[in-house]
Amino acid sequence: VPQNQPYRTCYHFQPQQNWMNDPNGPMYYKGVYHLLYQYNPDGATFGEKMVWAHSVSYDLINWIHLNHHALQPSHHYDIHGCFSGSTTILHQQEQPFILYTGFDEKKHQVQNLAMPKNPQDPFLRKWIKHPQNPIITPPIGLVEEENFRDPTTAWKGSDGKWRVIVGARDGDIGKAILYHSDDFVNWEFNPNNNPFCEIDGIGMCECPDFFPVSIDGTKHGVHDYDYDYDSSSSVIRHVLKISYQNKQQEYYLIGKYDCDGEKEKFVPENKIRGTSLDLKLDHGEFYASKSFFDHAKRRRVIWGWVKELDTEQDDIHKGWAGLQAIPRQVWVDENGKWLIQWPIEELERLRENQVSIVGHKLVAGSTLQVSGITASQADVEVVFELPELESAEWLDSKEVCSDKEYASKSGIIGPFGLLALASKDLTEQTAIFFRIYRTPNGFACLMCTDLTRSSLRQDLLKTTYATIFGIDPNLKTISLRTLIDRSIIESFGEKGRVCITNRVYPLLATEKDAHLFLFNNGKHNVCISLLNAWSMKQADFLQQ
Ligand code: DQQ
Repeated sequence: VPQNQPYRTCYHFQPQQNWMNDPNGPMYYKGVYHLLYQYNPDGATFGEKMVWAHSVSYDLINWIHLNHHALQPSHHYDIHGCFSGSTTILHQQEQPFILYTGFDEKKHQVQNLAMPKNPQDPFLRKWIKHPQNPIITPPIGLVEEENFRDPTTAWKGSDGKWRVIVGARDGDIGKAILYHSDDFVNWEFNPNNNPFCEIDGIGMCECPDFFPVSIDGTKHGVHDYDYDYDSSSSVIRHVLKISYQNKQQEYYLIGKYDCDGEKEKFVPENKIRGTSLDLKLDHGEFYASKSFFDHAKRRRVIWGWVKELDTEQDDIHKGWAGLQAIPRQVWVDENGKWLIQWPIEELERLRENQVSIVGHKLVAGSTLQVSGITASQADVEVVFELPELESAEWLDSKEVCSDKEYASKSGIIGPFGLLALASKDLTEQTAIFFRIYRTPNGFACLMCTDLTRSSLRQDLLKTTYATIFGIDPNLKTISLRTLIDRSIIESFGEKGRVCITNRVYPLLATEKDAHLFLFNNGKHNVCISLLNAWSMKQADFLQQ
């Protein structure tokens, strides 16, 4: 870790310097994981000439940054920037292609194709742009020419044709536009199938991601197209994730995708209503995410960009901006209704100095320090035993989180949880907590990350991030896992059903002056059935 850089991370992916945003085209190829990403080679703010930077890894945790960018502006069709896109591996894992957005000479957005110069090189260091670029231009009258971008990984339908979705904007309406191709180079737009999806009020539909999941009760991922697809009896569902430009958060739909019928369609089974019950990949700061199927471990892994919440001046001073969240394995709950996300298992290799607390009563109104770990870079797993839910207070949805300092308010069952990156005297603290409510339909749990007291600095936005989810009336325990890494806190509630990721910039609670506490601000005692916490070792970030 460089000197005087208390906010640079120790195990979250970041380049050595400068601005990074969206993850682009993650993939596993010839035994190597690749992460390409939006990068400004000229500074710590978003740039005029964005490139695709490229890093490689054998375990998704330790990385080699390649000093050769995969894509940079060079032709009329991408001269103002190489924007986001995806990779697709064709022909039995043998031939990777990049589909990306070019910001062209007229400042219109078009889709381009690139191939590795030498597909035998497992690091895929050099990429060549296709002579027919641009291969897709904006469909006239349907989308704004300057808002047509972020092609997905392509997939093959049962008719053998390739498909890809491109995000777009038309006024306030976000659109997902579907294209077909026989050869991956010539792409057709069919008005009968378009827009594949449209949502009003979201602005640009950024970084769509469309992938199959299985409701067979396992955590297994499903290959983007190479699966046994029998639509009548299938355990396959599809997820369409969209980054809502107006909200800067990501929502997803789960439903059935039919590419056989007369009209190719995706029929979502959930709705997005704009309430705190909506399905979001993450309720904090996590954007432009992209998933890939890792055939080595038969899992689907998702990456997401976590932006800075300090000022542009701070970023220029630090010399860098932007992190990637820890890659998460993603699968669908066996009820088919929501996704579960969990940090990839490889992360656990960085754990050391385990401390545990077993069967400790967290008395109403108390705090308890978790000592013996490096609290500025830690992994914490805790299971709370709940009191009888019957005693919970009624949910007043108007009141929930309307007050900034919600963590310090006393409830009946909760708030209880963690105080991360806390100073010794708790002047600075980031509260991650649960609180249980009664609702007309049963019971609900609020999960929240409250940044109100995360830093003594006055000039930061210190938002309270929260969501409410229905819980089983017989629920006896609730779990929380929190990854703490100097300026990022990623929390996974209820075994990965709810995620909240944030950035914090404490002044006191940095490095060895950071502490970790448990707290209970409810009227009922809560029992800590089990807590395990570890210090996290520094991951390798090498330059080549
Ligand atoms: N960032 C990219 C765009 C994308 C946006 C440009 C989302 O392609 O829509 O860096 O963060």
